[in-house]
Amino acid sequence: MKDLFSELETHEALADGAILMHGFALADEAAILHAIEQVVEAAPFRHMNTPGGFRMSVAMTNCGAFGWVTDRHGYRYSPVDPQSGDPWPQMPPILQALAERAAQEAGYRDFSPDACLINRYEPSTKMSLHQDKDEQDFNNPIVSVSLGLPASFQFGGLKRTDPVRKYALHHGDVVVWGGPSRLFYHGILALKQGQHPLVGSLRLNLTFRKAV
Ligand code: MD3
Ligand code: FE
Repeated sequence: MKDLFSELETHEALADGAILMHGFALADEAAILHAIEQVVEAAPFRHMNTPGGFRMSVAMTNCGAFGWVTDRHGYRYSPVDPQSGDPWPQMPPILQALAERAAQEAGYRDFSPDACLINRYEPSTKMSLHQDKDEQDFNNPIVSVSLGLPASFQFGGLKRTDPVRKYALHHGDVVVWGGPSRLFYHGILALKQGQHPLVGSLRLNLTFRKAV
């Protein structure tokens, strides 16, 4: 027996290469939320604009050597926060370790993220169906951590028109997206209102990536 929590966790395959680890981040919830607060003090949440000129309803920030940004010029990873001109805050070691531990459990022994995008959802915030393809090497997985209010997650296939399935993502859930699922279309339906005892009326999502 490893520990009590691993006995209680259940891992669910959502698709070939996509593994949902229910509650994987629960044991570290307080430390994770504290780490996010530290990042947000240095790099506040902001609403970015798409290349088409639309304001995203999701508020975002980043930590790590690179951060995902979007503006009139396109989607890309940047070593500096365009709002401050400073490098993004360092990735807190507790977050880096969580992502690496999750990836290892899913079979990725050498995943070392250099970017962590932090998304903040308020009630009615959504994220339209999209692919994550701004990273250099799609052999690296993406690790996502969901915190706060639950979300309805849409998961399709390699084509935008492929049928989508819906899954609930709950506080503490961690998903490793690798293999064929790495380029599958996905999105988040409008967040329903509610109250989470630790996070309040919000959902936070961390995605750990190897950008470069
Ligand atoms: C499937 N975030 O930041 S996490 C994103 O909840 C993003 O904030 C959503 O999609 C969120 O790009 C979804 C689940 C997720 C993240 C990355 C994936 C699913 C993925 C990459 C490939 C396939
Ligand atoms: Fe995505």
